[in-house]
Amino acid sequence: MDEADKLNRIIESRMKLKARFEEKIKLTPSVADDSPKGSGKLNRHGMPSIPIGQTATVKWPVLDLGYQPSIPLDKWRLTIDGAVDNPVRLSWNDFMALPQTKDTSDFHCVTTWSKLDMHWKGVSLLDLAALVHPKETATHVLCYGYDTYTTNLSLEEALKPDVLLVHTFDGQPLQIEHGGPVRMITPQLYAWKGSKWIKRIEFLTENKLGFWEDRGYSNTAYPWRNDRYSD
Ligand SMILES: Nc1nc2c(c(=O)[nH]1)N[C@H]1C(S)=C(S)[C@@H](COP(=O)(O)O)O[C@H]1N2
Ligand SMILES: [Mo]
Repeated sequence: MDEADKLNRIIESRMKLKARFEEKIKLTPSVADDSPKGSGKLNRHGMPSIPIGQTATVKWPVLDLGYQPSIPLDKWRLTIDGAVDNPVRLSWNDFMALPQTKDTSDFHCVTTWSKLDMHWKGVSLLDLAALVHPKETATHVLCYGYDTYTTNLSLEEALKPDVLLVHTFDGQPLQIEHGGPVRMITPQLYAWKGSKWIKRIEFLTENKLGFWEDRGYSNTAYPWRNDRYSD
């Protein structure tokens, strides 16, 4: 199969996945809530740009587990497996050959800072899912970082078009301290749902808690519901 065929397949599969999750995505709180909590002008989903309890920052703080793994590009791999028909292990070149998406989105950290209008470039999780073909029974993903971090997401959150695996911020390679060479971003959920230094995405047929979710943070993490901790 040549490169053009490969890309066409991904695009076709992306459309099918989109159709499969469209209704569920429309019902998620960061799109559907009719009285979202927050302030400021409305974002593209009709939510106030500053969620309740958040303050806008210009600086970009760093949060990690006390260890920042350094992964040379020739050693970097991304494994996508679990409840999928076509598991893959991508090299850097494989990853960069996938359709590239540019987006501007906001970043809401549960420690109460929000950084707005961040310029990203990367590969959408939707396109990565289109590559591996999640099984009909798949409902969640668990993402793994090179630093042993994990975090879980439902597929209706993970397959939103603004959920990206980014390698570029503001036109520059993503800094190691912020999760470079590649991290995930989840603009419609608190930022801990986006694994820095991402190395594996496992599709699951049932929910499984990640590192912070297991330690009292919310499973769902909806910023406009102040949904920070599990009950
Ligand atoms: N692999 C990994 N990903 C992670 C974390 C981490 O410690 N390890 N911290 C999370 C938290 S709590 C937040 S708020 C964001 C912080 O991203 P930043 O350091 O680029 O601001 O990354 C999230 N992803
Ligand atoms: Mo965080």
